[in-house]
Amino acid sequence: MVGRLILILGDQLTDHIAALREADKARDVVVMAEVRDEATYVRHHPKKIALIFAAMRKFAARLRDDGWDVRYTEYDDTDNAGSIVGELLRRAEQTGATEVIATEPGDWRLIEALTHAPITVRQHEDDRFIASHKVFERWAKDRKSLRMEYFYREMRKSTGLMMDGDDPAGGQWNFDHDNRAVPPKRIDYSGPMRFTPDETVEAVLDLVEAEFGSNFGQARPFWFATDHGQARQHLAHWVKNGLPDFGTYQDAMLTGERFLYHSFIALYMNIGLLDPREVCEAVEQVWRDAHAPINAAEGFIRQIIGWREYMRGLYYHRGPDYLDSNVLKHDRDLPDLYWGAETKMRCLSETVAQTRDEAYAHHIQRLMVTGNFALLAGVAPRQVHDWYLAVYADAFDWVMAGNTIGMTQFADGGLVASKPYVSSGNYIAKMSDYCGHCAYKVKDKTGPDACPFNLLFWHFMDRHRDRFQNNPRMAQMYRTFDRMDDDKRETVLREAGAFLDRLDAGETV
Ligand code: DLZ
Ligand code: SF4
Repeated sequence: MVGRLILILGDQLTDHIAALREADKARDVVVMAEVRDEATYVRHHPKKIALIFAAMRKFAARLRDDGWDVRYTEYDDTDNAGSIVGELLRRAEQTGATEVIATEPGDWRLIEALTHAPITVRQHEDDRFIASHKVFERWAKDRKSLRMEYFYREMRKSTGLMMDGDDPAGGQWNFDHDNRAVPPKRIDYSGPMRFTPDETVEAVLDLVEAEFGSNFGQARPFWFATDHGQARQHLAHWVKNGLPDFGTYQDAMLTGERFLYHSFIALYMNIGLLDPREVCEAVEQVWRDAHAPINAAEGFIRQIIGWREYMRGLYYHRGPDYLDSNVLKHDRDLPDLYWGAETKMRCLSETVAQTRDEAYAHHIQRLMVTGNFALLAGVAPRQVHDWYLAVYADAFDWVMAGNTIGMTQFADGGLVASKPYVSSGNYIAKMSDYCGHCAYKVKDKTGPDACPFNLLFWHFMDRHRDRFQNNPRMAQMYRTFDRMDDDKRETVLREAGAFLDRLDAGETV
């Protein structure tokens, strides 16, 4: 009897992935393919492409060792069809298969391509996530706003993570008030574990340099984990050395310190090299063994079973149109400085430079520097989304949509965030050392050296007054704005407008 095709995508590199569980090793054929469509739907960072291709090749080898018949297409194979559906059809013709078993992709674009493919494709839910679609739908039903905090509590109860019986461990659900410390003087963690590229990785790096050399960023130097064993070593290293101070300095930003105490784990979890439950259990254990404080363990676990699961639930709940949300009607093009063009704003030049070098920035840099600036400047949310999707090694549509469209750009009108994440330069000055090295002065509210975040903050408040002035969390800001004397208010708005004109004209700002 002719077997079926088992599709494994580049972010589905997990032994117990749903499609493989459905498969019959004796007669089914696993299909994996490095294809142009996936590598170019945005201009991915070369390190991201290298991570995925290298991890795919190693996963394919692992499956073969385990007795699977794997048909693997490399990017430069001459008969590569260039798309996932194209490759499925080619393999169907070769094998005579008439049916494909897949695990639901994390991107509506691909879900739709598989749904409309001229071959039967059965898409099974991706149950590497903790909350199924059904669980999320039940929770979201009839709620006007979908606040993460309440979802998170449900997840704590259902997983039993950081629970003592029916109560949250430590007597509270959330220890964030201990997590906002200003940057420390010195970081005593050497950062993520680094791996020397082996032969497989080197071959992929050569390919990526040849094919994607003009994308933003560079493939080499490359030290990411590319298989399950390495990813686990990385996890063990971080829970021991990084986790204890992770919570306290979670929001801090320091020049030259690109990783601080952050876990650098999303990229491995999101392609299937680490399991979210395994990661959370490891973190809880370190806390129970008294090697990390509760604010670190709880804060981290909230990111995984709270935010990560919530973002994924929301993506499927809202459907493909969510990406086109733009309630603030922002339409400015993404400034070139996001792609490395010179800028005098130190916070942005630091964040973009490390993004270019590492395909990584931590969440406060993403939220309060690049996200905040784009929102203040009124950049089209879809362009912001596509930028995040391209430049971060951990970025896939299911996780970025809620973070960019919802969280950083408020384009969904407040489904995810109860108020827009906008701030003047003060917040960046408090949480980083960037301002001390900047051409602008964070203390200047107007004038030639005024920090652009200070100007644009009021410009944003002014242009969206109708929407936000009755929001209780913004009322104080509007009172401050209205107490400014008229001259000062006019000067701020005029200078902000002039700044945006210079930005649009392509001047270095
Ligand atoms: C991101 C990515 C890239 C760059 N290349 C491939 C590829 O060549 N083959 C593949 O199967 N998957 C790739 N991926 C991951 C997919 O884009 C990802 O599965 C979808 O976006 C759904 O999350
Ligand atoms: Fe950024 Fe303003 Fe600080 Fe410069 S002064 S680093 S632009 S916040």
